[in-house]
Amino acid sequence: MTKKFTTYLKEKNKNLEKLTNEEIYVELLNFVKEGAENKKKNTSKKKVYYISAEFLIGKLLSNNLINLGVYDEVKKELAEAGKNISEVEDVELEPSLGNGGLGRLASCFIDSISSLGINGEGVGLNYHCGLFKQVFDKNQQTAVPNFWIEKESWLKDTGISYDVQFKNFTLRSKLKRIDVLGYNKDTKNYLNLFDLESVDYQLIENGIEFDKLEIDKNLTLFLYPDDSDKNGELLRIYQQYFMVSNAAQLIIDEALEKGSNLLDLADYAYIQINDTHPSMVIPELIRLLTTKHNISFEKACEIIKNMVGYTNHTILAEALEKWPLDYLEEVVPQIVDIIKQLDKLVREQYSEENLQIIDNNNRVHMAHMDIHFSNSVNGVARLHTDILKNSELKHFYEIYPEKFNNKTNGITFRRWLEFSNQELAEYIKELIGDKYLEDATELEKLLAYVNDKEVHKKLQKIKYDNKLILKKYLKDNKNIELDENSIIDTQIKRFHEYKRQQMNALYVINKYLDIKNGNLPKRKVTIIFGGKAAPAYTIAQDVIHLILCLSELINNDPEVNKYLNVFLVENYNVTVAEKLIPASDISEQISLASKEASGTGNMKFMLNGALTLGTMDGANVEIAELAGKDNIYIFGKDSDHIIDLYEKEAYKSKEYYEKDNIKKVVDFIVDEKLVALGSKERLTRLYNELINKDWFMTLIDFEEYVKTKEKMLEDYENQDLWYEKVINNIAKAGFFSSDRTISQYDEEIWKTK
Ligand code: 26Q
Repeated sequence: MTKKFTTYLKEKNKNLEKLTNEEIYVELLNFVKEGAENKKKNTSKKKVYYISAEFLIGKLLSNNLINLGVYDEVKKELAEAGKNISEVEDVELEPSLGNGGLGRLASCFIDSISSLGINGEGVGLNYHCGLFKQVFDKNQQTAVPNFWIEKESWLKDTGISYDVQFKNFTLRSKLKRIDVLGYNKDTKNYLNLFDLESVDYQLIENGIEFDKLEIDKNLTLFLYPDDSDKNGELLRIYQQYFMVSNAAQLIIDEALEKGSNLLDLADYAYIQINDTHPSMVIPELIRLLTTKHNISFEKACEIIKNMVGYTNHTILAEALEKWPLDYLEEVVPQIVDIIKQLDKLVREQYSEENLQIIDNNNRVHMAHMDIHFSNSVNGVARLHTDILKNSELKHFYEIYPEKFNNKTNGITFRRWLEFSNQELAEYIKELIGDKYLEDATELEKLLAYVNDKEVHKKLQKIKYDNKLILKKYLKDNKNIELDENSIIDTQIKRFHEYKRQQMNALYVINKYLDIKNGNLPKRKVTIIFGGKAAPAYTIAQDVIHLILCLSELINNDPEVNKYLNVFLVENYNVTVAEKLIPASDISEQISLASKEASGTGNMKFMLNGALTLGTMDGANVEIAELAGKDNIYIFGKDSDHIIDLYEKEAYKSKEYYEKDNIKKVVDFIVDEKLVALGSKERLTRLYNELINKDWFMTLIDFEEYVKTKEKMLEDYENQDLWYEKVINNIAKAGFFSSDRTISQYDEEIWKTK
């Protein structure tokens, strides 16, 4: 981009000094859009379509300025006019199109696809209220709609529109687009978001409740509408089919336009299915090829098989979608026949029940359909892929070993270092130059400074400065008073039992009881949580409740709050993560081994100079291997042990509970001091759950967890030793750049070049 922002304003007869932050935001938005217009659309022959129910893209202004290469200059121009770029950033509302790791991964991926000059686009839905906004009331989570679409936004109308036919009616889509600018590239791609003109906010009442039957008014209202009843499940099918039917029509149109005869569609398009949510794209494409383009069923299956890849993000049974055939019949009868034919093809070849698409209860296993009718099945970290091959999908691996492959997740360093930790990024450039921006493994050059005490001091100063930035943010936005001199220990992710926020909460109780007993820590610790729980997930809501009650108890107790603070940051999102991660010392990655497919927060913390406290799960395994075992704090039972316990049904939480130390900690959940601050029903339910069931084995690792965290706090006292470890982590984080991940997808699966 050649033009300066002030020149752009001058041409419009505007004076930066006189504009409000809101006006500057709108001007910058249009300035970036003009810059984006000057980039050519990537038009190479073969395009990858990354279809995903979620894109957790975060605010776009600064990211786009960075990718256009003008961030520093604009920041300076604003400063010269007495304006602060971070106050302008505050004006933008964060898009609410995603929920967690899978959606954030999709966003890092489209950034890397553009930055590597690959022809590839995201395809999803434009949810008007997206994922709910979390509001705390009486120490409990409540959900309200998150209206994020503003008059001036990154969304562009395209004029592209398709009919999507359902059983009883047809809906006409509108395609909206957001430009995806690569870093330092003269080409761009799109994020395609399909929407409906007829969406109606009036349907919403009482939090995030709405009439689930008015499909033309509600289809793109919310991401993951409550599916605890049949109408909710049907609505999810409507959403998924709407997403993939539009995607399939777009893919065919674009291929035809480039000269495809559709028999050669695989030379023009590759579809990456992000978890099973877009799986219906397989029967939908077959339907379109056979009914609209005169291709035989056999031929259509063969074409599809060579142009689809499926990414698995979980081994949790409840997240693997199995739609009842009669639900599909009620919504989209036109693909039911096709699914039955696909099922028949499988049955002709394989007799084992666990390989079938339609099971004995007439449920369609979406993942099974994906595996049979694709040419690639990948997990998202080495351990996860190994578990897929050796246990969860073993029977599929035996028949299709060539399809299985690993693509360890990654993150974009443009957002998660360049933007969110500007002081660290500057310092790294001072030490090793800026080549790491294009080749992240260049960070290894930092190893030369592992024992350099000056570097330790500087990194310490940067961490402290980031704590101050966080302190201001939390005070201004979240009503939280952070102590910048404390150790910051952070666990930010969706609330789920397998992620074991409840184990961290038990640590908090243990520490509280210790302090009450006069066992005083050397240095204050601030334990920060952030995350939302699905509204229908009762136990996760109970864990949030426990943490909020603990927070109230501890932060208001003068005997304790000198040594310990506990906060649960309301409405955790990408913007909050960008502030929390650079300021954290300890990164909590404590899932029950085997359950966290990868994790990507773990990578962000590592890159930002926090040390990991984690189990041997997901990508932690690779972090440990790269950083070295002396530079990470690992505890707990490994995945083989846990998988074995599940198989033998041998875990009994009571046996752990009975141990003296654990008993007094768990019992505190229902102590009258806590009950006085909250709901006896919630706390008692959680207490009973932990001692009688504890499906995700909180208690099995608790003692080791406490011991390891204590060791970490002790090690923190030797700051030179601590920062040696920090440098080792940053230096080895290059592997986790999503540029590396995407190069592997492209070279091994998509083959767009
Ligand atoms: C399924 C059925 C019905 C309703 C909802 C769902 C559903 C919704 C969201 C299932 C899964 C998700 C999201 C999963 C997710 O975010 N997985 C995370 O993906 C990351 C990127 O690969 C990994 O790093 C995380 O380990 C994984 O938990």
